[in-house]
Amino acid sequence: MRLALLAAAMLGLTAGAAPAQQTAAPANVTVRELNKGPAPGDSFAYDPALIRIPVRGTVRFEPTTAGHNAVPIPALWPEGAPALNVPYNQAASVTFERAGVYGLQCTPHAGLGMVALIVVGEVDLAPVVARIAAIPSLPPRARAKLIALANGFT
Ligand SMILES: [Cu+2]
Repeated sequence: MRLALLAAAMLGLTAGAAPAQQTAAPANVTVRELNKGPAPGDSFAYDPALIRIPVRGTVRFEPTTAGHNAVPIPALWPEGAPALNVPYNQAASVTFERAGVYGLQCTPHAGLGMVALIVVGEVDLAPVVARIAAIPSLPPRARAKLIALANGFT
């Protein structure tokens, strides 16, 4: 069983590998838009790229470096949730009223992996990994990053 889980994790196909967090998610998270992300190999990135907030939590976007925006990944956006549009080079605060998993991308840099996952409320991320893998339009680096995020890796 352990080997099977390890093999699945290596394939990036399973969720739940992250250690359990005992602390409640902060209600407000600031996300920086960066030309060079904190992880090895990152180029353009949101930091953090995996954001957990409770329902009615707020994410503040900071244009730490210029040239970035944040818009939904349409196939990874809760049905009926309002769209989001963080303009280029502007700070913005967005409050999320509905539980779910929200995929974000930077329009010019999604192909370079500048994507983020906002997890609002208590959500099981295991089925999200399969959903991400099945989105046909995702650039490979965006897909790989989103699957890593859904597996709890930041
Ligand atoms: Cu960007």
